[in-house]
Amino acid sequence: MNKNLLKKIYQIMHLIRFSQEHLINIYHPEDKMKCPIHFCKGQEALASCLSQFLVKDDYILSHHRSHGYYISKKCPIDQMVAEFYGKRSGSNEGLAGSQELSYSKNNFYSGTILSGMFSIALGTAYVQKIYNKRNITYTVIGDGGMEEGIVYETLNLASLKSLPILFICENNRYSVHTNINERTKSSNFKKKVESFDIKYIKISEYEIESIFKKLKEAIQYIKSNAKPVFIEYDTMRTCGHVGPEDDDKEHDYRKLDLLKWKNKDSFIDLRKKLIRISNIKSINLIEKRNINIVKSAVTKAQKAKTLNFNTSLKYNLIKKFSNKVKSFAKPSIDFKSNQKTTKLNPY
Ligand SMILES: Cc1ncc(C[n+]2csc(CCOP(=O)(O)OP(=O)(O)O)c2C)c(N)n1
Ligand SMILES: [Mg+2]
Repeated sequence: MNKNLLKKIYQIMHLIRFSQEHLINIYHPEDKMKCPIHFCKGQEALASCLSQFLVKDDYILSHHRSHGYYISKKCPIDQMVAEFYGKRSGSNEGLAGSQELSYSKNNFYSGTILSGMFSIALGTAYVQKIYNKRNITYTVIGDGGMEEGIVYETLNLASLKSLPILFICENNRYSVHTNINERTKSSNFKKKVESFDIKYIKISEYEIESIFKKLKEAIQYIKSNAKPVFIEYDTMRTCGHVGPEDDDKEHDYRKLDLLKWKNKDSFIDLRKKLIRISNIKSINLIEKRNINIVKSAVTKAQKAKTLNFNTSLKYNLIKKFSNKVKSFAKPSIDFKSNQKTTKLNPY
């Protein structure tokens, strides 16, 4: 792969990694981001490679661990961070938070109902097909999402209707803190997917070149055959399930897996490679720009205004709410990270 392409991928990958690390670091003790956040540290590689193939009219419909895909779809960092701070300048006016992070201008949506977005991909892809668009719908779930029945209804229809969908399953082996082997007897996704007559591609490599090559193969297949493809991507998140807290010390649920992945960090591997084939100065420049983008987004978000409560009611379609809701709307509401009730439990 040529040096410039690797650098472009690295720019996105570093932006994802740094934004995750920075937000994890500042969440406490500042305590101004009031939403639970599923960070994607460790899982940046596939989204970074994907960024090189995406065009505006493609759709991405992501699961809850969505930040990498939001960034790969070139959605603005300012609006992502403002969304986490619950500000009106956020991509969803501060009402969605991380769980439902979306940016409709770039056809990027995410949702917290496990595998719900997988099924919505049928609709966007069907529209792409009937209007003869050359675009693709990309949709992402985790390995836990494969245990939802709707996945199989979705695969069935996508295959039957020959829809231009790239299904991505980021297999990090855990659903919250439960290992895949404790959840299912049949973790052979290949068998399941191929039973619907859908092409299955496994990415178990961590080197960017291999990931890029397989992704390219998948996208070319969808374009030439007008049929869906399913990618199972082996990966590992190196942060807690839901942040900012690290849950490894407390729950000690995956020591061996973390150890196994320690030397398979695609980000570190690509950085080392780029330093070898390019020069450290140009890498530092990319990193410096990204750091400025993220830090300036945080500063802007901190200063931004929250959505006016009455304005927010336009989204309340049932036109009813309890008085408690009103108290949440006060920007001054206190949030102490050492309070037991403010420490997030896994869900
Ligand atoms: C229908 C539904 N059931 C349960 C949950 C709670 N939940 C949120 S994330 C999660 C774990 C998902 O694991 P996985 O799909 O592997 O994604 P990962 O968090 O590992 O990226 C669960 C069970 C939910 N959001 N939706
Ligand atoms: Mg998982």
